[in-house]
Amino acid sequence: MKLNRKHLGFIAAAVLGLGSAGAYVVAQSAQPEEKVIKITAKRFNYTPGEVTLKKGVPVVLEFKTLDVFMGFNLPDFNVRADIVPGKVTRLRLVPDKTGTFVFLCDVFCGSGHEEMNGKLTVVD
Ligand SMILES: [Cu+2]
Repeated sequence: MKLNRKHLGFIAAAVLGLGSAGAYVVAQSAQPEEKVIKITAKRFNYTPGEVTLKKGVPVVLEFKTLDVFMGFNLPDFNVRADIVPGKVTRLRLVPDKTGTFVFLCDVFCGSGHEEMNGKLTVVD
């Protein structure tokens, strides 16, 4: 097989790919994994109902529902997610302000839907 420009480009990309994979491993070991916070939705509440985070520290919120389709909405941070039966939904969040904020279900899930909410506290 004759190597043409296209092949050389591919080989260069493969070498670069290996290089960055190596760098990725180093970065991973130098930095702690993002904290995962599991939140379970069930008509008509979230468990835990109160979550405390640190400002500027990224976390992954991991949602599941024990019964019906739910939502998670955190209006003060402009984020929301669907919580789908049988699935795990992940939402990355880096809180950029301190205070106490309300999160709520924004998918109608039954008679207690309007009261389905929780509290997020972000500290320095
Ligand atoms: Cu709801």
